[in-house]
Amino acid sequence: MDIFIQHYKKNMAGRDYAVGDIHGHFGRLEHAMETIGFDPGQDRLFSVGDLVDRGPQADQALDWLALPWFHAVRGNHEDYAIRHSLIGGVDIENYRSNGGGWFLDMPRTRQKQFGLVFNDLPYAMEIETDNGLVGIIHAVCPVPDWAQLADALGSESARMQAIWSRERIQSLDETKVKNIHAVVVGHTPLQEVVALGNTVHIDTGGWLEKGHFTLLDLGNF
Ligand SMILES: [Mn+2]
Repeated sequence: MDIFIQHYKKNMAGRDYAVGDIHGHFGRLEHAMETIGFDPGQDRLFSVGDLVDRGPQADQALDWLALPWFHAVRGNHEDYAIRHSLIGGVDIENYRSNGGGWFLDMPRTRQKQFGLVFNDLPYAMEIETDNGLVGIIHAVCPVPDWAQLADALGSESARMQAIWSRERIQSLDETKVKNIHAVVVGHTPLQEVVALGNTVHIDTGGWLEKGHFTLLDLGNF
């Protein structure tokens, strides 16, 4: 808890990719990684969060998070799991209707294992690339300047905005986030990648029947 932004130095050996919401479809993700020739020996994969709920392999999330080349921020679905297992007060019907049934039906001790790992996930990551720093956050950067983010995330309302908000995509807000090359987000499924200002929405619904996973090369956009 309390690691708000995780910083990653430049990958000097291989390539870095970002992927949108996975929602329990790790098999489909592996297939997408094969098609781009992902090399786990030198490449890294950064997830915008929402690893779990809805898909059939949500219970693999902890195995993936243990991989040395896979890194994720927390999404609102990890937040459901954290709150249900560690805090309480989650609306059970709402959680189940949003794909949380697999979690609610697990033994309490197993739920807690997931909750503790998810609670260590940062709200944001920043990765050094040839084009400068690239940020990753689940839904939106809640402040106009990336340099303000670490302080801003001290407030619960900013943290909730970071993982839940659809305001920017709904209002097609093209304002650039300052002091960052780009901010890569997921949370809202779209047919294609959409860039608004320097915020890049990459949830192309790899977890949906008709969607696909986008693997965005962070050194090349
Ligand atoms: Mn989400």
